[in-house]
Amino acid sequence: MRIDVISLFPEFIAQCAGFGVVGRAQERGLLSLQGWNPRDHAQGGYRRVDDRPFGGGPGMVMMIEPLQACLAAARAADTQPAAVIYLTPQGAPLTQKKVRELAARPRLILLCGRYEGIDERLVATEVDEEISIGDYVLSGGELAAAVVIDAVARLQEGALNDAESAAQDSFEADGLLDCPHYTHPASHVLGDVPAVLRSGDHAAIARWRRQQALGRTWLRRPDLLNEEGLSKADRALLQAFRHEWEAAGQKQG
Ligand code: 9WO
Repeated sequence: MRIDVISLFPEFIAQCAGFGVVGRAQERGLLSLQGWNPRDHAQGGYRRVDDRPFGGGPGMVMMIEPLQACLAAARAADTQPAAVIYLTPQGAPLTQKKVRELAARPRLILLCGRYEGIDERLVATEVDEEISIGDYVLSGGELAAAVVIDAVARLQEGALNDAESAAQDSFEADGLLDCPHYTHPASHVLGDVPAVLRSGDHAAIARWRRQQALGRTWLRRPDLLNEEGLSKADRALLQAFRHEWEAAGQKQG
């Protein structure tokens, strides 16, 4: 998949995407990233990309012309058509479902704003989708673009190793939060590893992990839990978790 990023700080994106799974996806040729700087398409000695807002008020707005020329250059770098996605708090919330949809496309163009945002006429004309990664304001769209890149890169065929892939599949399958993880030492002043994980009873371990995933989702993100959609076995595990939690005085989880 090819991703072009329009940003006043394109090297910031390259840095973010250089390590770990995303860096490996690039090395393996599964992901091709290119940054484009609107300043390279700005006119005059000052290479201005921003101007004062009509109507007054604080801050600056990104001008149409440099962005439009930059977008045209990015578009022309490949023959495959691409949707232009603007990263903004006004966008539709990013979900794993949306990530899967984006990851299946051959090409994306991510548009990162700075200052108070982009002239609305450019948004209306050139932008196909607006996406938000959460309800907070950043200094620009770059970190949000890096989030989109990371999430779609790991879904490219061959990007994950077997263990990472299995973990991803289980998350995708049921949409529950993850269970707790432990490693050596088994005994430590911070506490002991739950006995079941050291029992060697693989069925009991799988049950415990499933119960923890259900219980934590219930405690922390009830909005993700569709109790009617759970199997009888899952409902029983969750019921037992609730009873234990109430008996323990609501201290764990
Ligand atoms: C700045 C600002 C200052 C005073 C009052 C209101 C204000 N809104 C903004 C603003 O939204 N600035 C944006 C900065 C302009 C577009 C790029 N920026 C941005 C993108 N900040 N946060 C995001 C973002 C993108 C995706 N998901 C979450 C946040």
